[in-house]
Amino acid sequence: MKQKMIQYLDEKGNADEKAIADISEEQMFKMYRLMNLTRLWNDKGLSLQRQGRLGTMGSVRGQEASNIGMSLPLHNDDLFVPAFREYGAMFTLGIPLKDQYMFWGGDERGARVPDHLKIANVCITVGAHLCHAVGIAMAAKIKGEKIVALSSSGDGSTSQGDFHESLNMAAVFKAPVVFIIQNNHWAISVPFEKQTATETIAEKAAAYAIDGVRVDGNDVFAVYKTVKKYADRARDEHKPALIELVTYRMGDHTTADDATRYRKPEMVAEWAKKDPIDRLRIYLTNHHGWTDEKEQKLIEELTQEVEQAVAEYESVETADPADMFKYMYAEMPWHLKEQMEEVKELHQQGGKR
Ligand SMILES: Cc1ncc(C[n+]2csc(CCOP(=O)(O)OP(=O)(O)O)c2C)c(N)n1
Ligand SMILES: [Mg+2]
Repeated sequence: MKQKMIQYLDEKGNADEKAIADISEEQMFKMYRLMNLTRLWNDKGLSLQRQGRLGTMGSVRGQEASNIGMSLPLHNDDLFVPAFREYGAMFTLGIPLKDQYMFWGGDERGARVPDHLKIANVCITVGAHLCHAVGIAMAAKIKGEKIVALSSSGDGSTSQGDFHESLNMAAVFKAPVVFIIQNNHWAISVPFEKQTATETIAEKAAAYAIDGVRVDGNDVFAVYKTVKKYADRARDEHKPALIELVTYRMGDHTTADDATRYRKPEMVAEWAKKDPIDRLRIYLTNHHGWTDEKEQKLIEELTQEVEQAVAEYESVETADPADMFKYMYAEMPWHLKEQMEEVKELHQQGGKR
């Protein structure tokens, strides 16, 4: 089945002015700022990992338009249900930069979402959180709350049973949920062609009788407008939808991966021409007075912000190792108590037996 791809800002920075007339200049600069912040945070994180200052991390380079465009339309009461490659969306919604460094640095406290934010925990289990999103949406509907639950996951998640069960249940029970699939063409080393025999992910929506749309995921305007349209509709009419964002994972799956083992540099070079930040910069330069000086100032400011987050991350007091025993049971069983005491003792001796 052929599915048209929605695009308002092309690779060369030309925009469909009529289609984007309701996006203000202020909003465009905000998008540009957040996309750059995400990239700088990401690149710094990868470099910290190489220096042994972070555990592991998956690169979001290339997916900044998808991340920012999907999160900006959310209202304060909506629920965002992410996978693990949504840093940009999380920062847009208010997660502190240092928290995600803590998380990928192996400090669980970085996974805690501040109370005032409606964001579910990062979900590493591929596809599992789509079920949570449906549950959240159904609960809100039953309580009469006018919200949307917005989940984001990768192309790989569409091969999980959870994906199909979630779409089916959302459709049958008319849950106010929008499923975003960031189709970055890879699930670790599995290419999109091996993931599914359908030409697109969007067309899978037909099997559940919900709307499915395909969007250029490197075009922040198209992502923003489409997600806004379907999020508004889910809130108002309890209609779920599936949105495929067509993008590309420019980096390795994580720092534990080496993508040169399974994909050709020419493929990556092709996608570099579709870079989401470059095309927005060209557009803003040609139509909204963006200049090299403004660019330099912005990058300096954002670099400062990222460096500040690194300093905060590295000055957080080390977690108490006994913490890892504390949160599974209401009452700790005897064998965990024993282990905890042993760990405490070891810790006091500086980790030596
Ligand atoms: C249920 C489950 N199976 C396998 C894994 C190991 N794993 C982690 S990420 C990943 C690939 C995910 O690909 P995709 O959904 O396309 O997301 P992307 O990494 O491209 O953002 C796999 C198989 C896992 N975390 N969970
Ligand atoms: Mg993927």
